[in-house]
Amino acid sequence: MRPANECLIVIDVQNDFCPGGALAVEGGDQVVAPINALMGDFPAVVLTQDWHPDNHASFAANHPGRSPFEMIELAYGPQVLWPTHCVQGTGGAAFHASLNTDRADMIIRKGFRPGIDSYSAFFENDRTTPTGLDGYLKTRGLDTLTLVGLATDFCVAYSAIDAARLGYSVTVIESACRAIDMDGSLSAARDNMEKAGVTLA
Ligand code: VGL
Ligand code: ZN
Repeated sequence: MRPANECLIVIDVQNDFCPGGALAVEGGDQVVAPINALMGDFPAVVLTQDWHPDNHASFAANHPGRSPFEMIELAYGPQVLWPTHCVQGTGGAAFHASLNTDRADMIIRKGFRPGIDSYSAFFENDRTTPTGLDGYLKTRGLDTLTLVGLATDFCVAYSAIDAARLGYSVTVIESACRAIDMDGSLSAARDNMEKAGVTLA
């Protein structure tokens, strides 16, 4: 078991990001077995869950004439338009059936405000609205984080970079992550994580 200040953060291992899902990440389901195995080593485990209302501003379907994977400008800046995914209460928003959710001390939901997306587990895409996770980790004395899950180049990378900026020691285990990888987003995310001081393992 790792020391008491260490936490495993499992990002968005949900059906819609796995093969057959609405925003499927290639090999997304392959992260489940290594993540379940890692849980046994950590004294604390947090899961995140992408959790959108069906009128969410990140869905291309809510912008007539626009298509998934186009960019638009929202009040807080540029935003990728996604296929409708992880709608609250649907099977697509549920965790992968084989993910061991019993080990989770905390499940943090994000992206539930209709007008703002949330890739990071710490801040929404305006970079200022907090999710509350920082307070949870700090009040439990968890200062050393290992991140795994989906997708490497969006929610995992944004979470890792925010965590490093907030002063956590952060490692991403890439073999327990999979990427969307659109327009070079994976190599950009890896560069940005390294610049932010995140360890890529
Ligand atoms: C994610 C795009 C939209 C992710 C969530 O979990 O990486 N990506 N919503
Ligand atoms: Zn989403």
